[in-house]
Parts: sequence; structure tokens; C-alpha cells
Amino acid sequence: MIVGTIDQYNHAFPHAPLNLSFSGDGFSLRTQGNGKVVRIVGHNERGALYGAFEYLSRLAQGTLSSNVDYTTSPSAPIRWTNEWDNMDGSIERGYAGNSIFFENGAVLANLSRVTQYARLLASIRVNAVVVNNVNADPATLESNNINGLGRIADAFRPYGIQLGLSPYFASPVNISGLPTYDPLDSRVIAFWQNKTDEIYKRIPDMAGYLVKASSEGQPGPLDYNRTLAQAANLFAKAVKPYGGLVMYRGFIYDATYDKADWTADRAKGAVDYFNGLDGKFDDNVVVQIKYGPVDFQVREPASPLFSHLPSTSMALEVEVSQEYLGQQCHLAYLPPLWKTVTDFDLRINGTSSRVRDIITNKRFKHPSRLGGSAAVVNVGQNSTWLGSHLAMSNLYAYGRLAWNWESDETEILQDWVRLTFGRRDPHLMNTITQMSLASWPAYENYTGNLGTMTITDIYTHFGPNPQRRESKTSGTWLRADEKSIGMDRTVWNGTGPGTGFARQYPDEVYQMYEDLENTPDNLLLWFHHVPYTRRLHSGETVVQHFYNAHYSGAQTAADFVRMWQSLHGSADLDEERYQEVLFRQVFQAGHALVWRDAIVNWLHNVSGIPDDLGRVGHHPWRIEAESMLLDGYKPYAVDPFEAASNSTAIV
Ligand code: BDP
Repeated sequence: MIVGTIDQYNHAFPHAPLNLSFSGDGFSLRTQGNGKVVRIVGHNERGALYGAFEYLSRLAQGTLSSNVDYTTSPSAPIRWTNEWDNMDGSIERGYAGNSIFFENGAVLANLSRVTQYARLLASIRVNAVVVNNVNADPATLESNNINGLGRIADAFRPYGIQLGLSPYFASPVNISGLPTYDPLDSRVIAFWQNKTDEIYKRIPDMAGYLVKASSEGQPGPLDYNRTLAQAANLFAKAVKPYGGLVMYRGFIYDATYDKADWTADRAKGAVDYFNGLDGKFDDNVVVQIKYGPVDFQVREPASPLFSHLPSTSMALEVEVSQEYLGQQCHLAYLPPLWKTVTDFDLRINGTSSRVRDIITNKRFKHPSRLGGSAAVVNVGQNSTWLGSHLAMSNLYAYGRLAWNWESDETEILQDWVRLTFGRRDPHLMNTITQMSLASWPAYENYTGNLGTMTITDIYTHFGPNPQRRESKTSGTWLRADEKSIGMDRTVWNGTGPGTGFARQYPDEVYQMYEDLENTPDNLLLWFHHVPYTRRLHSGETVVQHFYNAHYSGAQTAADFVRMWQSLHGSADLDEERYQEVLFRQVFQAGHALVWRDAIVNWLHNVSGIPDDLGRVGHHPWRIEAESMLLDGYKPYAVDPFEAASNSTAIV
């Protein structure tokens, strides 16, 4: 067995040098003699490591019986994760216990979980991790924390993982007591250069900064009437001498976009703020764009920002943390959702412009050759890393897709099943495949259909809360009244103006979404406000579609329980994981009923239109908990009232 870089190989075998066509962190894997002779050659050291992991993965999956010989290279250099960890050890939108990085305002003394995490990420070819929350704490970059961050970087380094950091934009004030954080002020520029020099002294391979600024109450350049490009370039210049990058987040909106005015539309924020800035970013800046224009919803159209920055490097942001998708208590295999965006063709200038070709720099060929993707992951101390065994397929798939967004999501899933559970039991393979592939469509069915987004509670992002989403006094996405529903995002719908968001797309896509007839059913209510009785392309009315989808989605969640139970005793499944997943599936099945009934009851109330199949409100088998003899419990009025039958639960 030979493992090494191409340079090492050719140095060792000068008479038979290899000439392999790979790039970046690519590698070549060849086995001969039925696996007895193995040659793993990396384009660089990371590539050699990835090749070794690939060999182990194939060995474990039993796919090395015949000889293999192939070379692979990443589609893009940026394959990062973003962790939203706070210095006190909590994690924003984390569902798996406390931070593996921080505790009580400092870096943890014991970083053994960090080493394990780095190994895990290297095995899926992730090459950098931003360890602190984008809603950053100035304390993270204080001098007394730099050595701790350096220890994290030391734990990452053997696995080819670089550490990245989120700076708090107003740090010059908080850390150095300057009177300003204006990105053009010379004292501010000096502050960031000194801070960056200090960090690189301890962490010479620091990947760079991930910047959230002027969004959701965070300080930023707009506080001084400076542009996003001026802010990004401030950091870009500081990290440039060290080869560092700036990932500048495209997720930018403020309260004016979410107010009660019906022309306000958060989806429009990013393109508005980036207007006129293309080409003004330094070449080590990458604009990191969430897949949809709102916020990690169960379905969104591709963010139009991808079509506005042809002279700027871009990366995609996805969320492995299931923030709006059941928070790891619901099974939701997400690659099919992500692919609705990466496969989407924005038709810029009337030519093929798939999002995956934009983020891998194939479409615009920026000279810096940067691009790629980042996933919000939020691992915690929980031994499953993400809080649930099956959620891990999303992290595994993220790594595989970041390497190549054209990979097949079913093949990826099945590799993960073999690696995680084993390869003895085809029934287990088929069952987990079926459950996973049915999971995101089911979740969409029992939450928000036809492009209404997830209809969750607006703060917790968990569980149904249609009233708040509907309300005319808060940022309103449903816009449901007695007769009609949906958010009109067209420019002009024949009777009046919409928010105009559709105009942010290139012409061909704009024309599709602007036109009620041409808008796909699954985004109808994202773009249009229509009567409940409008017929979809499928032939159902809007309201009946909601009813049917909710009953069918909840049924699928119930089926998952039976499907999982059929795996009891499988040679590939130990009792502990069987029971832990069963617990989650039973919860999901119950919570899917809560979702179903909350949404259909609400819609029934607001529209007054009965369900053709007579299901809404009829549960002959149901016994209300509050009608039972209660010992130690008392009835409790639930808010939102739709989330419990008769508005009442027991506590
Ligand atoms: C939203 C999250 C919030 C994040 C924000 C972001 O709810 O916690 O701070 O996105 O991405 O999805 O900055």
C-alpha cells in the first residue's frame, strides 16, 4: 500500500512518474490484485488523506472486491461548515447539546470531541470550520481567547481542516474602546489589521472570516452609510497577506422589509443591498448566499442574488441543522430540497446558468477560482453529534455534494446507510432509503404547502403557528383572508401591485414566476395571492390541496413508525439505535398530527370551505385528554389555539 502526494510519489519512483489529471484537494485511488495492491495519490496532502478515507469507506462498504482505478477532484475549493456556537457553550439553533468548542466564555480545556469531529469532517472532505456564531460575540477575538482558538486549530490541522472565525463588526468599540467602527476609518482599519496579525501569529493557516453585518440588528457598514463591499474589503485586506478568505453573508434584511406594509418583502432585501456592488469586492471575498431568499424554509425558489454578482465569487449556504425542518425530531433527508436550488437554471442572459455551475465558478469563471458551499451544522456534545441518528445522513450528504453537486442523492444515502448500519440486511437498506426519500416531501405536506413556507412559530421555528404568519401587523407571509391566500410577489397582477420580488430574476425566470399560469404549483403561493377555490395544474383546488397534503403527510409520518418497527432484530441494527430512532419516529408521527390539525382547522376557519372528504374536525376515535379524569394534571389553554384540539392541552 502506498499513500502520499503526487510529489512524494514521483520523488520515490523517479523512473515511473505519474501524470494524473487532478486539481485542488483531488486524489487518485487504484487497487490491483483483488485489493492486495493499493495506491493512493493525492494532488496535495489533503488529497492523500481523502484518498485514504475513500479507501476505508469502500472497504467498509465491500466495494473493493474488483479492482478500482479512478481520479477525482472537488468541484470547488470552499467546502466549509459554519457552527453557531456561543462562548457560554450554548448553540444558536443547535439541537444536540452544548458546544464542543466553548464553555463559560472560553475554549474548552478538553478538545477530544473536536479531534473526533475533525476526523469525521475530513472523511467527507470538508476543509474548514467557522467555530463561532455569526451573531458574533466580541469576546471571541479578545486576546485571552486567541490561544484557545489556536488549540482548536491545532486539533483540526492533522485532518486538513482550517479554522474560520466570525468577527463582531463593532469590535473596535467593544475590544479597543474606539469611538467608531466605520470601516473606512483609519483607526478601525488598523484595529482589524492588528487583530488579524495577532490571530495569524497563533494560527498561521486560519481560513478567514465569515461576516454577518447590517442584518437582523447586527452592527455593520450601513450604520455609517458605507457599502457591503467596503465592509467586506476591510476584512479582505487584513487577511490577504496570509492567503485568508472573507465569506460575506448575503443574508441581509432589516425590519423595514418585515413590516406590516404589504409591499414590504424580506425576500427582496439581499438583492437590494447588493445592488451596484458587483465587481467592487476584493478577489479574496466570496459572497455566501442562502439557498432561498427568505430563510431556510421547507421550499423556496433559488435566491435571485445568485444572478446578480457575475463578477464576484459566490458560495451557497445550506442548513444541516433542521431549524425549520423539525429540529432533528423529525426525519427530513435534505439533499432533494437543496437540489431544487442547485439544479435550478436561472437563465442569465438567456443561457444555461444552473446554481451549481455558478457556485463552482463554471458559469462566470472568476479569475480567483473561488466558490463552493457552506453548511450550518451546529454539532453538540450529544454522542450522535446532531441529536438524532438519522439526521447524520444530511451531514454526510453535504460533504459529498459540496465535492460534487451532481452526485446522486440516493446513492449518497445508501453509501451512508452501509457505512452507518452495515450491509447485511437489504430490508434495512430499502426501508431507510424509502423513509429518507419520502421524508422531506412528507414534512412539506404536513407543514406549509404550495410555497407558503414552513408556517412555524416565528420565534422557536418549531411547531405550527399560522396566526402569527398570517397577521397583518407582523411580517406576514401567508396573507390569508376569507377568500384568498398567498403572497403576491409579482410586479403587477392585473388588479394591483405585488411586492415586485419576481422582477429580481433574469427575464425568462421572471416571466415564468410573474405569470400565474406558468408558476409551478409548488411555488404558487410564494408568488401569487389567489382564491382558495383556484384550481392547480394538478386539478385540485388550493384549499383541497392543503387538506389532502396535510392528511397524506401525517399518514406518511405514521407509516415511518411501522416501517422502522419492521427493522427490529435486523442484523444491521443494535437495540439502542433501534429504540432511540423509534422514540423520534413516534414523536414525529404525533407532532405531524398536531401540525395537520392545526393547519387544516385554521384554514377551515379562515376560508369557511369544507374538506371534500369530510375529515377536518371529525375525529370519532379521539378522546380529549382534558375530558378524562385528571389526577395531577389540569387543562391549559394553548397558544396558538390551533395547535391543540379544542384549543386545550393538559399540564
Ligand atoms: C435564521 C436563524 C437565526 C440566524 C439567522 C442567520 O433563525 O438564528 O442568526 O438565520 O442566518 O435562520 O444569520
